[in-house]
Amino acid sequence: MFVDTVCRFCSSCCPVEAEVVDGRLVGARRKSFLDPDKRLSCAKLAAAPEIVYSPARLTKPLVKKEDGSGFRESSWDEALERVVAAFLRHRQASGPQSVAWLRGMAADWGAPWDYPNRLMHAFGSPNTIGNGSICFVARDFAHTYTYGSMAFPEAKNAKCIIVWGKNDGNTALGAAESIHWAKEHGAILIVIDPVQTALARKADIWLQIKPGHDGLLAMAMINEIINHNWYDTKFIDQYTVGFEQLRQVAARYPAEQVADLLWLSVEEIKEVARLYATVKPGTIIDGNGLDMHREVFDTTRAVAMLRALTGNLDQPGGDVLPQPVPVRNIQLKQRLSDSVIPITCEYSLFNTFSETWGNQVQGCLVDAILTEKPYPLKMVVVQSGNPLVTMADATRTRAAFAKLENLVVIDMFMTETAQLADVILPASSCFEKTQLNRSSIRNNPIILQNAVIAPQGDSWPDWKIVFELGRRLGYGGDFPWQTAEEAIDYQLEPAGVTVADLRTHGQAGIRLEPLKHQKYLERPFNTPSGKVEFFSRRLAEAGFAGVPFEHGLGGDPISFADQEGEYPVLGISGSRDIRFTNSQFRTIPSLLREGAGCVVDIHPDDASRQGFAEGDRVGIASPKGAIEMRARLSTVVRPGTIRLAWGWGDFDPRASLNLLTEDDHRGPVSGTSTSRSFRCRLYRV
Ligand SMILES: Nc1nc2c(c(=O)[nH]1)N[C@H]1C(S)=C(S)[C@@H](COP(=O)(O)OP(=O)(O)OC[C@H]3O[C@@H](n4cnc5c(=O)[nH]c(N)nc54)[C@H](O)[C@@H]3O)O[C@H]1N2
Ligand SMILES: Nc1nc2c(c(=O)[nH]1)N[C@H]1C(S)=C(S)[C@@H](COP(=O)(O)OP(=O)(O)OC[C@H]3O[C@@H](n4cnc5c(=O)[nH]c(N)nc54)[C@H](O)[C@@H]3O)O[C@H]1N2
Ligand code: SF4
Ligand SMILES: [Mo]
Repeated sequence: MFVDTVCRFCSSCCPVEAEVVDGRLVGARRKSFLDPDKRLSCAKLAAAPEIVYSPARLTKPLVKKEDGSGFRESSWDEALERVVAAFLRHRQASGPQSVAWLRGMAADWGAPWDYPNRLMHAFGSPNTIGNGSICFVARDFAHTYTYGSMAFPEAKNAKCIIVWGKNDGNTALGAAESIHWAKEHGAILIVIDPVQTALARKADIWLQIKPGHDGLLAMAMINEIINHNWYDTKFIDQYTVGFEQLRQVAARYPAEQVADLLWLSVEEIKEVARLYATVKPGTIIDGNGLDMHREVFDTTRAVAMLRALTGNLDQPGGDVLPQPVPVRNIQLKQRLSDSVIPITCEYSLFNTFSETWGNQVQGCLVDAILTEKPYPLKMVVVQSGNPLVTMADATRTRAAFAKLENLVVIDMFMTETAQLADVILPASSCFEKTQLNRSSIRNNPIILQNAVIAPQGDSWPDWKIVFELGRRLGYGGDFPWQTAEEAIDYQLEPAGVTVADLRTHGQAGIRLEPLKHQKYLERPFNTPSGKVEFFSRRLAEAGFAGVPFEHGLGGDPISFADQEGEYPVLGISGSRDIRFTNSQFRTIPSLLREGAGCVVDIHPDDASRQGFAEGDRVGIASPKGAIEMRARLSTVVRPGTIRLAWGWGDFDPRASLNLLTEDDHRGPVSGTSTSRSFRCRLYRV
């Protein structure tokens, strides 16, 4: 039997067809617009049965033994009652806000955010926290403040594609297929990346930019486009505000002045600006290479402005604004008392830019535990995340989690984070649970992720865990649903669509309205002015730069690293392997076997100067800590820079990359710190 569903082993949410025999998952294949023999294959998906039936899966609730020596199995009843008792105890002693719920990326960025938000809001805590300040949410915020929502690249129909800090061949196969297809049909491909990725090798132009300097490049390109009158005058006159302010600020960053700083040539910058502005339609695929820098908000606003300036916004083959589905907002935010501020209160614009996200500055959680400001946190529930490995400054993060009075972890596998928990709740995998796919919330069409097999062992789907906790905490009226289907039907009621409808429509999902472009002809942009905002009054009035980089570069010593002194090397964190997602899947033998490695890429010139050979164990030290990895000599990086493998902290705690990164200096708007690059030095082990 073949069942349509959505894979959630990474954030790409590929539509897949799962093959089920006698109730067992035996395989799954990605779907795509390409013929089956042309489709990119995913190692993680190929290993789906191995992941789902892995002996390393958590299949029973675990509670820490009374003497602290490891865990013992428990019933769901006992485990949930312990969690509920801790919630109530902390609310009684320190207020509901002393309990936080931390979400990693794995349980979906979309619909299921609603469930823990609903639970926490009913309980009275504003602290549902995610890692969006370093993942894509800060970028979403920048798009939203520029033209009302995040735009999606329509790369397949583009004639000019800029891939900017993204590596889709390893991280988003559907997007990679569109890029390859467009290139084969004549599109120009430009890649902006400090590392020579496979896409960079395929590109017509590759800009090997200095890490963390993308905002300046965007401003130089804006300046170039304005100076040559390559902008779309009609669009700018009718649909934008602040063009003159943008022109003046961009004039401070001409290519001639910034090229050296960016490690690029003046000609390269000018050529990329010319191609993007004149070869239409053009799309910019921006990625996580831009995100994990404290300037991400201004950088990605400047990139967003390039789309509008050139008239590529909401055009076929350009960057298209979404057509959101009307979904019932079930978050119960109105239940929160105004007098209880969230721990992320410093970032109030970021907290409120979206109705559906929780609060996204994960570092504030660590601050609140350690400094007890704005108030102490006593208990954290971690759902689908592994912060001890994935959060910047792992030493500080560990100290914070160790200080908690209660830690509950909801996960499929044992992790470094779960090791510190007092209760671990076993979660079902994406093939064992029904939920809305995230694009349902953000855009047409509505697609369902289907449970194709029963939950393994005594694991529960995330929704069931949240609903049951809600009922046991006394919010049975808010959590009346016994199945995921009932909850989804309730949410989708305004759209007039049910789970049963979605199942009949299968993979294509249900599109409520046809795909439209140039929607601004009919309705204003979702910004305060109703136009694209090159200048944001909202930001200026809140004391931030109204135009990106109008106050200069912010003087960040990390992302604008000087590469001198005790730490002369610029580290880039880190390469994502198609076989693994962040810290996940290192317990899966077939994924680990095929030559996967926890390696640091070092330029051969640097290696020979320091006497390193291929395969040597190398120490890497930063002001925050030290780790070890195996050397791979490679010209994908420039001399003076290294690239480290990402996500190996569970497999080998000595290779936990975030022991090197910092979370001390955060961008003022989105609270993002620069953990994508850092200063370091290499030594022999
Ligand atoms: N296989 C796999 N897939 C994944 C994940 C995974 O871990 N493994 N993670 C998922 C998640 S959570 C996310 S957010 C996405 C992220 O996926 P992507 O957005 O593709 O992000 P990365 O692969 O981290 O980085 C993209 C590129 O940015 C480059 N880069 C690094 N620093 C800079 C810089 O300063 N400037 C520029 N221009 N480029 C830079 C890197 O060299 C890299 O090639 O992938 C998702 N998909
Ligand atoms: N230095 C450095 N730091 C980074 C990054 C980087 O590139 N470099 N990337 C950053 C980015 S973009 C992100 S998004 C974060 C990721 O940070 P996390 O979200 O903490 O990363 P993961 O390792 O993917 O952890 C997901 C956990 O959820 C579990 N899980 C999987 N599926 C489910 C499920 O359905 N339900 C439940 N309950 N659990 C499940 C997995 O077993 C795993 O333990 O890391 C960030 N940190
Ligand atoms: S890229 Fe692979 S792991 Fe990620 S959603 Fe698609 S099939 Fe699943
Ligand atoms: Mo992410």
